[in-house]
Amino acid sequence: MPTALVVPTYQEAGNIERFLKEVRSALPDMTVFVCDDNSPDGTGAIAERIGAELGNIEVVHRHAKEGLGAAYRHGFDHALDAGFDVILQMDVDFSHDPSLLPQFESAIREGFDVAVGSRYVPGGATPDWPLRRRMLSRYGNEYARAALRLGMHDATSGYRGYRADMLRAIHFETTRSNGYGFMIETGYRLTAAGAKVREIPIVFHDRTEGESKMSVPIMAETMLSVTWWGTCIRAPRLTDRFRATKLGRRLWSFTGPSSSPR
Ligand SMILES: Nc1nc2c(ncn2[C@@H]2O[C@H](COP(=O)(O)OP(=O)(O)O)[C@@H](O)[C@H]2O)c(=O)[nH]1
Ligand SMILES: [Mg+2]
Repeated sequence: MPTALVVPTYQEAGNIERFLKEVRSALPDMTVFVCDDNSPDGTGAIAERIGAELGNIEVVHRHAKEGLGAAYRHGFDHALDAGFDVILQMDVDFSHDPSLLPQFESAIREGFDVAVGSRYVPGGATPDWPLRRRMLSRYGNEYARAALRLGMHDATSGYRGYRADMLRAIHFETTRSNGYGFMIETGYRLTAAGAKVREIPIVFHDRTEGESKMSVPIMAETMLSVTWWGTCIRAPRLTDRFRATKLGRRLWSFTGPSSSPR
């Protein structure tokens, strides 16, 4: 079974058409699942139109904006149900270069469980970012890597490829994060599952069309989850006891039992 690409979209009317055409020419046999959260700018309808023109594009229409993680959980479900054995994911805003898609696919075909696009390995870069943003992302990544002992240098990048069985093995459907914490949460489970990781250097460019959906609540969700999971690894007895308290129960329902190392 050939490869599938899962892409979440929200308000991407200015990008979706060119995106679908470019990914089609990068990997002509690939099926694309567009998971659109009922974007008011009509992204879903444009995707339907281009899909009818190009073929092999399925638009998963979701009822409302629920975040990146929810859209990925939905899209991965579709792609796995359809029987694809290589599943790729990326953003539609051209921050991720579609011409690198074949590298992600071949890494999985060569036997890696996951291919991770990385800004923080030799050859990777974030040339458009001011120093402050660069530091925030780099040290945020370092923090997550140290806290969770992650087996990858860029845990927040959404440019990835998976062997379908590995995606099933980490039970992505029980993850809870909705922002880019979803990438860290799956990254954490991949490391715990002993996944064989190939890091592919990527040069990340800022979008020129549309707006970023990154927000302070998303950053807060990520920092809180990483800190909690990291504490669970280091102090399981203490975190068990904390979990029995009222605050602990609330935090637990937010970050999720299945995200725990045990
Ligand atoms: N379906 C869906 N897609 C989303 C949502 N938030 C972001 N996206 C998509 O996820 C990708 C990355 O989002 P973006 O706003 O560019 O995040 P940034 O790169 O961190 O600034 C893009 O393709 C967005 O359209 C959401 O709530 N639902
Ligand atoms: Mg983006």
